[in-house]
Amino acid sequence: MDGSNLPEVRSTCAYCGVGCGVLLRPDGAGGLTVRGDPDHPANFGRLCSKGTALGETVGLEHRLLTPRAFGRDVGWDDALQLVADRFRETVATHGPDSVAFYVSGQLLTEDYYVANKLMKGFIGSANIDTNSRLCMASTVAGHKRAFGTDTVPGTYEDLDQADLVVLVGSNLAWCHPVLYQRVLAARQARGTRIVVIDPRRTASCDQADLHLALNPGSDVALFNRLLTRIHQDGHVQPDFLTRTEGFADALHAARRDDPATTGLTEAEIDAFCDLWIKTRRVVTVFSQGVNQSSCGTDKVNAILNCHLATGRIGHPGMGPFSVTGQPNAMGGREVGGLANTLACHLDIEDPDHRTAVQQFWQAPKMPERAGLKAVDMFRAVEAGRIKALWIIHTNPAATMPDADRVRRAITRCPFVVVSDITRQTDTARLAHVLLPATGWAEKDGTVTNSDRTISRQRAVLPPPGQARPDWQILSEVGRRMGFGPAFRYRSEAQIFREHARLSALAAALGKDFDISGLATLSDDEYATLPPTRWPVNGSASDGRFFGDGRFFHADGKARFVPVTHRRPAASPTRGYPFVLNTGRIRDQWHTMTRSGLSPRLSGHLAEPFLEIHPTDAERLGLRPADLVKVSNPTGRAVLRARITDTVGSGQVFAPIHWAGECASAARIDALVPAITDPISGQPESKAAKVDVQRLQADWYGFAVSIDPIQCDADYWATSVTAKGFRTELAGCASVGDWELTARRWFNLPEAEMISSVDAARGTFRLAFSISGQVKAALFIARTPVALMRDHIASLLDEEPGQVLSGLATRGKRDAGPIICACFGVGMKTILDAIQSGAVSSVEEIGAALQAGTNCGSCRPELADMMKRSVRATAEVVSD
Ligand SMILES: Nc1nc2c(c(=O)[nH]1)N[C@H]1C(S)=C(S)[C@@H](COP(=O)(O)OP(=O)(O)OC[C@H]3O[C@@H](n4cnc5c(=O)[nH]c(N)nc54)[C@H](O)[C@@H]3O)O[C@H]1N2
Ligand SMILES: Nc1nc2c(c(=O)[nH]1)N[C@H]1C(S)=C(S)[C@@H](COP(=O)(O)OP(=O)(O)OC[C@H]3O[C@@H](n4cnc5c(=O)[nH]c(N)nc54)[C@H](O)[C@@H]3O)O[C@H]1N2
Ligand code: SF4
Ligand SMILES: [Mo]
Repeated sequence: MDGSNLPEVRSTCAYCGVGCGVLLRPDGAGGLTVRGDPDHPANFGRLCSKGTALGETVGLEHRLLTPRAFGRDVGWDDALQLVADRFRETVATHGPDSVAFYVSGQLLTEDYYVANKLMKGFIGSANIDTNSRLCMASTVAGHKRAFGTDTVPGTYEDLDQADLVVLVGSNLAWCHPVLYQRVLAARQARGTRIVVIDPRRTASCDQADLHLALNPGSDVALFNRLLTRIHQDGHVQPDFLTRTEGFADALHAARRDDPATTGLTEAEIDAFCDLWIKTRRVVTVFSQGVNQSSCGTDKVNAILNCHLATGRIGHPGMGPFSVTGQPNAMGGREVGGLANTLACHLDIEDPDHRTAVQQFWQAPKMPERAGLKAVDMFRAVEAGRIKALWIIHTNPAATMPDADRVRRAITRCPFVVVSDITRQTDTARLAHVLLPATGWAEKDGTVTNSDRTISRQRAVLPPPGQARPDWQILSEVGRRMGFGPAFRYRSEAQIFREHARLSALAAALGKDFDISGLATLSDDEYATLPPTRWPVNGSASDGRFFGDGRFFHADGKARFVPVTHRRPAASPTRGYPFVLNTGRIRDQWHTMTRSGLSPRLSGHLAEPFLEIHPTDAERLGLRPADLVKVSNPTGRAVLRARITDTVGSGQVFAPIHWAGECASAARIDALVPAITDPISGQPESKAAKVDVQRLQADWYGFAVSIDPIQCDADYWATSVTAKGFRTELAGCASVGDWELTARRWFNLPEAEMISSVDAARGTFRLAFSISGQVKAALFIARTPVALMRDHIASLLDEEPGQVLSGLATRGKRDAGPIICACFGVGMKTILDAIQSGAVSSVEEIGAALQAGTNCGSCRPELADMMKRSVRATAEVVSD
């Protein structure tokens, strides 16, 4: 069928909390094309590299297509009955707190609402927690302490209207690229200044007026200095102060802190304070460098204190702005997905709130206390107190701190259910029961983005195999557990209306989250619901909170919270001299179950790595492209060293994305101890202490193959290419017979082989072909293999001769690692253009090579390449 006539359908991107609108056009054959929705208020048509490549990720190869129980395919009826029976029996025998759900900020609001209702209202336990505990919990706690509610005060328009944007622990250019582009557009239009506060020099520093590379974990001391200066310089807003409590205590605490703790010079701190204080329209954007810390909640309040003191909140172009990570991190907070919250921003420990929700749900019993937070939940699993666990839409065996221990705990749990779209993940491997969910573009529902805008995700593809939407799976289990009437949902719209009705009750109890204006949407209106920012309650609003000085503590006032600097709980000690910082890369999403399917996205950074400062590398005897062992008492990893001064000496950085499915030992959370913030329970994911050593490899290898490689090398890391897979390899012991080994890894026992071997130098090049077409090739050397990797990957399925040479053939040049994912433009192509003098600006690179002209996500890297090249030239000239 020709899909070109199928209409475009509006939906929302599957990935980050920017919540960009997309227009999807199914091709009628299971695929779809994606473009930005010009009318969506989050992105006005823009998309980043990940959003642009969504169409490459909807294939069914890796999908879980049928329910499975104890290793066998089963029908839905059996699977659902088994889950319902085991949960019911466990509750009957051991009580409601013997079961738990661990869910996700990527669930749609409707799915999330049903999960929360089932656990808190009907099973009667609060043991439902979510990966948002690892993500937004410190912000939630900080907001509640200051505002009496978990509300993001501002809107995206504030980024357009600000004169200063401060990015604190946020790599906006890579993690919220479309918001970053809005900031850059504001810079063009009104000269908006940018300050980056991050121990690491990131892509977001590209256009920054000031980069403060503070010591890891020292943000409280910096913002305390700012608060002190705000007071000293007479910039406290007396009128606004009457709407708050606790300024004197906060100031007193702030004065006790020593700004030198930050490791910044006085000049740097003064420059930051001057700029902040003098610029009324200032938005302080913060993210995981703030939240994922053992003092994360205090960091949040240190920032909020400064905005409260100056009254710079809830007005155009100013305010603190926590940007959410996952597509529905905000929606999860609305439905009360965390173990210590109730639906619609109500509080589980408030008897009035509990009663209201119980009556509304007609629930048999409600928990009176908060349930187990993620880290404690998996500890309870380990201790045998949780006897049935349902994990939905998240991969904790890879992403929880102390991941090896979490994996062991799950293995020991008597009954584990995993709902996922992917057949094999680190967590799915451990499940007794696997339930196939419909994924993005196959399911309907809503998500709420960072600025409280509710957008529809819409189904445009048929559910594959037997997959069902998560809300249906949850409702069916609820019914089979005997909670029939409460879970007789027929549609997403019905769930949405129920949630909206409940929000009216919350509003009546004095809560901010009010979407009661949407409680009577018809099915058709729900189907066509345009992006809508809450509160939606009939009364007009400019979409911002707190500008009027009305807060949600009982007295209607905000609170300053006195905070003082605390060092990261895992500061360096003897034997573990490095602070391990972890985070994201531009083109991958979490454990890569979706983004890792796109060859374009996988071409940007194809291997797990550890960034380490040149002086540290030298001390450890590291050469470029060496492998390193990273270890501590919690666990270990093996990663490729990237020697770079973007990290400070004594600090190292590794990405979070490589799970057990894609690499031998790169699950970075295996190295992160489960130390948490005492208030929010959020883990300190960015300051583990580790040792780093060079891996003494006997051999290094590189392989390309049509089918996935099954290898047992000491080190391997694999990623997709347009034609198959590429794999980096290394081993610590010598291999006797490379041909035999390669045939086993590639599962090509019969294929023809041609080879080029220099055993004395340890060089082996083997290519395997069937019917004259290369199916796999392996390159082995004593040192890290230098090859034109992308070129070799492109030779799969071609005739074997040229593969072995490993060199570009005439007329074909190796483009190097992909920088522009949209047009597949490689680093070498760009560098050649720069060095030849053909281009001298990012715009000219775009004009000549197209790079950076579509989504723009690579523009910071293009600018950096440009800068470095200019610097290199200047150095040569001055020599
Ligand atoms: N490409 C991509 N985008 C994503 C995601 C993805 O997987 N890939 N995931 C989404 C999700 S769920 C989230 S939560 C967001 C996260 O978005 P971000 O928070 O922007 O991303 P991270 O890379 O985790 O961390 C941000 C920065 O915190 C810095 N940092 C570390 N320690 C400190 C510190 O003590 N102080 C300060 N000030 N900074 C510090 C790190 O060096 C890092 O650059 O991204 C979302 N967007
Ligand atoms: N060290 C360290 N650890 C971290 C972080 C860090 O910065 N550093 N960041 C933390 C943060 S902020 C986050 S948000 C987490 C993210 O960590 P996770 O949520 O564990 O990672 P994902 O890979 O997003 O897992 C989502 C899973 O849902 C599945 N899935 C996709 N669509 C659907 C669907 O429609 N239904 C169902 N049922 N399943 C689906 C995917 O196949 C995948 O297995 O990691 C946290 N861990
Ligand atoms: S910024 Fe990129 S990943 Fe985030 S919602 Fe927009 S297109 Fe998707
Ligand atoms: Mo996140």
